[in-house]
Formats: sequence, structure tokens, C-alpha cells
Amino acid sequence: MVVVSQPVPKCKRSSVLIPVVDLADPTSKTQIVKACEELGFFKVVNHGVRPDLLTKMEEEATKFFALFQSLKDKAGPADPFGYGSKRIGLKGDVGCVEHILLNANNHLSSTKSTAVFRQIPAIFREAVEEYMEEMKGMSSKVLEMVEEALGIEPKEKLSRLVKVKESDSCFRMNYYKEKEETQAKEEIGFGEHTDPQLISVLRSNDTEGLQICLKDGTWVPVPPDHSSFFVFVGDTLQVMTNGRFKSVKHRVLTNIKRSRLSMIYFAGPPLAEKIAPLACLVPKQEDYLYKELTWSQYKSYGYKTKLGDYRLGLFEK
Ligand code: GA4
Repeated sequence: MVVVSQPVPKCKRSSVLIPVVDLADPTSKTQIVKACEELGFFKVVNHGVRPDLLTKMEEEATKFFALFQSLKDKAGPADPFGYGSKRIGLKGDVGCVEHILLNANNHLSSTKSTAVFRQIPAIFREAVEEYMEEMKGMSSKVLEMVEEALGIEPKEKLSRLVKVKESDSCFRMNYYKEKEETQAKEEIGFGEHTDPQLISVLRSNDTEGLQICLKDGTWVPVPPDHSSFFVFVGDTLQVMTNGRFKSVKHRVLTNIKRSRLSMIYFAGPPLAEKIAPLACLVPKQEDYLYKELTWSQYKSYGYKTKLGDYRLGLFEK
């Protein structure tokens, strides 16, 4: 099959100040809520993740993506887990990206994840395991701060979903290679979409490319910052907050001059978890904008959709 790259849609661009949240300051919780309501996106500083772990992850992932294609292919094709090149999901989406997708909990129960782990050296394997633990911790902390700020009951209603061993989180490493040709143009690396989970935590190298979409449809480039993390609100958190928090549409354009490497932890609930607006936030049932579905139902539906489709319609009453 010939994989054709997509043209970059022409969009208005503007710059906007990305909210910055100090994770070590408990009073930041009100800023988190404001950012989740207004943009569905914010930057995290003072996160406590060791810089040498970030450096190791970046070095080892760069080495992996530089391997011969035949070696990388031994960890693929992505089904959705494993190594993939250009193809995104199962419905024919493509982008100028190579990736590794791992199941973050019980990752070795997926054969493709095991194949990836066989292809990478122990030093990378250990770094990935440690990094996923850090990301689980950071996602639960962000959700705990949301719980406190919104007065969510019972305790740990949101954060428990990503802490328990059954949580269906995943971890993705995306590599957008620089272009060798001098005439190269910007292309779609990863097409526009919202993330289906509760929240996603992204860290990239110092290469630009990520853009978020504002409520008025304007695309805004996000200046890269390799010492910080970026948090996206996902569809599941939009449903649980009855639309108060917005899941943010985003995309990645390739950078001609420099390769971009990003790592994203998608914090998802257990497969059997029932997702619906939280009763403590919406006292009257008639005010619910969304009906109840299990995460498993929403996730399976997601795999039948194209990347850019509006999936939240399935939840709408
Ligand atoms: C988008 C967010 C994550 O990258 C992801 C993606 C998943 C995949 O690549 O397998 C999906 C996409 C994502 C949503 C719709 C479906 C599934 C590709 C696709 C077309 C891992 C996820 O969980 O949902």
C-alpha cells in the first residue's frame, strides 16, 4: 500500500500564553482548573522528575529510531501496540511519524509490547519502566489537585482511576524525522485529534511542531520546553466534568530542520469503569450532557473511527 502524506491545512495562527502550573505549589490547583476550563491544556514546571531520566529516555529513544528499518520492524507492526511507521490507528490514518506504543500497566501482557522490549537494551527498558511510574505519579497528582479544587467526592474519585493496577493507560514515543531534501515542506506529523483518556502528559525535545486548537478554531503553536511537561485534558475528563473541562484538539507539524521526539503518557481508567458526569458536580440528572458508557465501550468505538473524527458524540444524550 502506498502511504501518501497529507497537505497541511491552512489555518489562522496566533500566539497565546500557555498557562504554567507549579506542581510543587498546592495553591496551583485553581490555576489547573482555570486552564482546563479555558484551554484544556497547560504546562507543568517544578514536577520533580529527575533530569537525568529525561536525558536517558531521549538518548535511548533516539538510538532506537536510528536503528535499521528491518530491526525496528521486528517490534511491529503496531496492532495498536508495538512499533509503527506512518500509520496511525487502524482506519487508514497516516502521518510523517514513527512511533512506539506500549500498554503502561501490565505492558508485558501484550505480545507487541514484549516484542518492543526484546528490541531495546536493558538500560532503555529500565528507563521506560521508571518513566511510566513517574508519569502515573504526575497524572494522579494533577487529578488529585483537580479533586481538591472542585470538591470532588468521594475521595480519590478521579486519581484512583489512574493509580489502580487495572488502569488502562498507555505510553507513546513519537519520532518526527527532520527532512533531508532542501526543498522539503512542513507536513502533517500527527493529524488533529483529541485524546480519548482522562489526561495526557507530554514531554518533547527542544523542537517545535505541536499546536493546540483554541475554542474559536485558531491553531496556536506551543513553544517547546524540554525541561517541562504539557498536560492535555482528554475526552473522558470532559465527560466526567459534564463539559466544564474541554478536551483539547491538537496536532503536530513536522519540522524540516530538526527531528522532534515526544513522549506521551495517556492516563486512562480501567476498562470496566463506568464513565459519566460526576454526581457531586452535577446534582440534577436532567443536567447531564452525557450518558454513561464504560471506558472499554468508548475505547473500542475509538478504534472504529478516523483520527480526526468527533468521538464525544457517542456520549452525547
Ligand atoms: C489518540 C491518542 C493516543 O495517541 C492513542 C491513539 C490511538 C492509536 O494511535 O492507536 C488512536 C487515537 C489515539 C484515537 C482514535 C483511534 C485510536 C488512533 C485512532 C485513529 C494511542 C489513543 O489512545 O487514541
